[in-house]
Amino acid sequence: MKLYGYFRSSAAYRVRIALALKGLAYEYVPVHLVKGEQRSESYRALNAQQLVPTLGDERGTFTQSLAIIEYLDERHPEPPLLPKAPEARARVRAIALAIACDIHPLNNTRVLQYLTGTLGASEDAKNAWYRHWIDLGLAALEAGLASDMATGVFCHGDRVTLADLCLVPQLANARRYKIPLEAYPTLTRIDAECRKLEAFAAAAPERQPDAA
Ligand SMILES: N[C@@H](CCC(=O)N[C@@H](CS)C(=O)NCC(=O)O)C(=O)O
Repeated sequence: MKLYGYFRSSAAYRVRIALALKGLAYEYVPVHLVKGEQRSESYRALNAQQLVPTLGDERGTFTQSLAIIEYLDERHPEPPLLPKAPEARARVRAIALAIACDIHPLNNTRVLQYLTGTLGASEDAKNAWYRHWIDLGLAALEAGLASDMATGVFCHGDRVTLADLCLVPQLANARRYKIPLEAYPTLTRIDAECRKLEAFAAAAPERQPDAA
């Protein structure tokens, strides 16, 4: 199995956690996003969106971190990353999607580059944009998780799920941009619990071979 990723990519980080939790060996192929390697002809042949991660194995080439994680979960069910009950699966997916669809894409490298490059936004304006979307998204997640009895040690109960795989990389990104996180005690508590686990620690950006 090959994982094409970048140490700072939070989407690739989600997949690295899944692989580590499931104890799956893989070859890590760094794609340097700042140098623009995602736009090379060879990488475009693997991922037409020119985004990381991409996972390749004997069955094919897979893109989109959440689709990759569910693929891995279906092929290697232990430990499961989704609960069994349909209503619980819907809740876990909703948390994951709130991060992966509604927070992360607005703050992606290419979006920030478009703001400062094509639209001529200043660094301050870019940082205000970043902070605005992060705060809006995290505040909603905090309110939802803090008020729901289904929240446990982790986002859903006391077992790690897909939701935690999205939360931890998103908070790592927020910290990189020096976003204050005091207003999100439930999120930071869950994040700290997750990061005690070796699978999360091993998947962290600073532990990757391409870490600057
Ligand atoms: N929805 C995609 C998002 C992938 C994505 O946005 N990846 C970012 C890194 S976290 C990327 O490759 N950015 C390259 C760029 O912006 O040019 C997924 O979950 O896999």
